[in-house]
Amino acid sequence: MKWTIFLLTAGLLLIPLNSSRAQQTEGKVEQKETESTTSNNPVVHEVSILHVFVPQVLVINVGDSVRWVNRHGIEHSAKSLAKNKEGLSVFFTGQLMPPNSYVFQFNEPGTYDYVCGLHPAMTGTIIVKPKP
Ligand SMILES: [Cu+2]
Repeated sequence: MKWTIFLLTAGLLLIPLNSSRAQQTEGKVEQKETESTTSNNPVVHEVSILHVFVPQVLVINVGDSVRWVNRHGIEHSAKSLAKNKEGLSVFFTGQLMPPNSYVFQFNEPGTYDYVCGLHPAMTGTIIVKPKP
């Protein structure tokens, strides 16, 4: 009698396991086309702001833009360490609350290191390649 109950219970436990396995779907890998050297279309690259900048290092072509999007639960910013002629940061997103974003177009080649104004440990780099 005890064995019958045990087998029945085990059988009931197996049913949901099997059905959930059958429902597994194939994950599709999304491919993003970021090739910009062959066209003259302006390209906007995206940097997600989490507890870090993703990607931390981004290589773009001169004339491309970068959009910083705050996808974290708290306020962040991205502030260039390089200064312009006026002595101001080359770019500064301002304080961004999620899900706000900010776009900046890079018209000068160079390496632009930046930090979060609120969390100096958060760092990133935009490398702007000159025209080929
Ligand atoms: Cu921050």
